[in-house]
Amino acid sequence: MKEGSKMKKAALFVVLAVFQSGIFASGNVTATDNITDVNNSCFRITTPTATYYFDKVGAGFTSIVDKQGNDWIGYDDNSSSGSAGYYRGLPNLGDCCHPGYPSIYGEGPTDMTSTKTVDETDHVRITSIGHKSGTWQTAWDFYPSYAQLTVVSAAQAFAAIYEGTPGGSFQTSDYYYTSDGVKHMCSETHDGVDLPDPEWVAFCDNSINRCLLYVNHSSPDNIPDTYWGMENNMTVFGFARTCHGGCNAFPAAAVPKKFTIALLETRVFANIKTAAENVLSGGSPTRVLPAQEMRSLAGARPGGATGAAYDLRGSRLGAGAQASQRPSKTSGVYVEVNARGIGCLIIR
Ligand SMILES: [Ca+2]
Ligand SMILES: [Ca+2]
Ligand SMILES: [Ca+2]
Repeated sequence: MKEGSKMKKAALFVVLAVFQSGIFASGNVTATDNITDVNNSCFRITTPTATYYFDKVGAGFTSIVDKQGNDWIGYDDNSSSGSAGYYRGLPNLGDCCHPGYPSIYGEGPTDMTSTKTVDETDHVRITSIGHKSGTWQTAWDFYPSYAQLTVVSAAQAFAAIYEGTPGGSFQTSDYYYTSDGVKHMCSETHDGVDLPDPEWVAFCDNSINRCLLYVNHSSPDNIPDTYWGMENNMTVFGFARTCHGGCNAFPAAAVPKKFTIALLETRVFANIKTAAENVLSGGSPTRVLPAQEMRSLAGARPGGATGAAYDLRGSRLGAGAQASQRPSKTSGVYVEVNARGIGCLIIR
């Protein structure tokens, strides 16, 4: 067998493995303004893996709906619903960034103005700025397979929370993984226990082949984190929430801080771990692998230029050429380095 053929087979094997793991995703991201969800004016961000409803004044998600229509947040604007709806949301940083804010809590919660500041085929950014002086600012970047929060400025110490409904409703059979591979039941309580590094959790539902990944990009850290299930109605998980009842511990000055969420089409720990590691290395949880790994896979030379493409022998293809114009020697498989320096294996 010729060397090139072997390489192509190896590349195809990896791609097939990614496909078979169920975590492949690509496609468009679109944001529509002035969509009403649970009586809040929202941006609806549609992606191949999730549909997000983002409350523009609250600057938090009222709903995150998977491909089967399950809502992993389940916010309700009736204040009497408590843990059955009103308390739910993401990221619920503190007095900011909770669906429904400002609310019956009066002067505390910050109202935000949210605008679409990036609108590309596969990337939308929603920027939210607080009305109080010296206060909150966040940005959410949406891609086909994940969404990334940057806390740009904070008016007080904060935590990054997931108060919601794995798979569409909370069940005691729901569970979450931590990066050490331990499976924790959502019925358990872990008050003020620092997560193993790197810090990420993935909430899963036994009846659905899917998990919600939530990554803290600033780990390793030694800040206690907390999980408990509230009234068998919702998860109460918080990075840097140091106790059962609040206690937000990311210092206000410790910004920017990044967090990523993604609905992964898998419940296999090894696949979830790979997705989390891809996110932490600066890429997508799916489809895209770090440039160095891809170049190594493809035998391409290190230090490839942004926008360049390489065949599986490591030879650079015509710069800027469209896929349809790639030289036939690629045999339909090549590696491209995108603007973020990430190598993507392309199959024609
Ligand atoms: Ca569930
Ligand atoms: Ca830790
Ligand atoms: Ca921690």
